[in-house]
Amino acid sequence: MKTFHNPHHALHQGREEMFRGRMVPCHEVPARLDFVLTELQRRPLGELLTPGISDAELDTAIAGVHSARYTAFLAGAWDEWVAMDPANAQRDALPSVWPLGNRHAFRTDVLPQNFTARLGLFSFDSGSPLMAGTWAAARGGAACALAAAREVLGGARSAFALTRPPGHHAGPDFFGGYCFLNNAAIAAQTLRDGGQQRVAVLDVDYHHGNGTQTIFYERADVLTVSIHGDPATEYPFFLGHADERGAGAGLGFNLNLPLPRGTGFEAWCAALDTAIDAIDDFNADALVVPMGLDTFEGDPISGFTLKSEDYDTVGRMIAAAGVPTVFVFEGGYAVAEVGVNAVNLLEGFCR
Ligand code: Q9C
Ligand code: ZN
Repeated sequence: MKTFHNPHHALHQGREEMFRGRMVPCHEVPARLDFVLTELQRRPLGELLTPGISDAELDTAIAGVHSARYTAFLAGAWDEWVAMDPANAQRDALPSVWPLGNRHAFRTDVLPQNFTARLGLFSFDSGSPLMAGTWAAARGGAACALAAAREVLGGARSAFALTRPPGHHAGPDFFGGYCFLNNAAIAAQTLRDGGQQRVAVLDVDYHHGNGTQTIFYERADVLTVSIHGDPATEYPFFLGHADERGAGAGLGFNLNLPLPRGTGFEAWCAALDTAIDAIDDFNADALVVPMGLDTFEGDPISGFTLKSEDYDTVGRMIAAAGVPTVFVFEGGYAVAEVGVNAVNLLEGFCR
């Protein structure tokens, strides 16, 4: 399996995030990716490459899943932040006010001139700091997703997009949950554009993939499946319930498998079996796996109890689905263990 890693990832390096009502050091740190890369050097699965995608190709791929006004905002956000106050050059930008667009209590069609207002319009939490290198790092990650999807379109059984910041919480026009561009959705749309008729997304991150679900919610050509902590108690709280099945043409093409905090490997595996059965029934031509390792027992912000050796089994079970697969790195905040856990899963897949 080839790995496409993001050489620009460390340009995104947040200082602090709002977490449970106070500012704490960011959980989503550059060392996460470094540990995975080091483990892939120790236990090689294939070539380690950087993407090699042109700016124009990348723009097209990003525009396939994100709105133009959102990407224009992200591209200019840092300069606007610094223009508000030159001292902001030494601070990360964090949202602080939101339009509650879902309740139709505020207008979201009129683009505010005020930067703080636009920062809120295009986000859903205050845990995702934005800084000078965020846009470049996020673009580098989208390029990894595009390159990995092309590798599978070229006939490879699998490929790995190793990037951060993660992507599965980012929607058509919003960031949050440490995510800015939805790398997994970009991979899925690239597979569709490359001629794969039915693409499935199997999200195994601890947190519901609200961004990916939203992007594909009304489509029947991309099946989205997510196994995650029950949003009744777990982030992102406002999406990810079992009764969200898709809408319009997409009705029946979204499957959420929420599990209670504290769930162990046996029950988690039963959910994975259910997920893989759905992907079988869908008759997927290609699969994208947003691969979060925050289901690990030692994860500092999550509540499942998977052990390092369990990830080998997870990889084998995904391989048994028999579908060409793009893996995309997502969460996993037990930093010292995330490399071993990620490579255990990928090695299990390759067995
Ligand atoms: N009170 C990913 O794993 N903060 N994002 C949780 C709980 C956000 C996780 C706050 C967690 C986002 C990609
Ligand atoms: Zn997560």
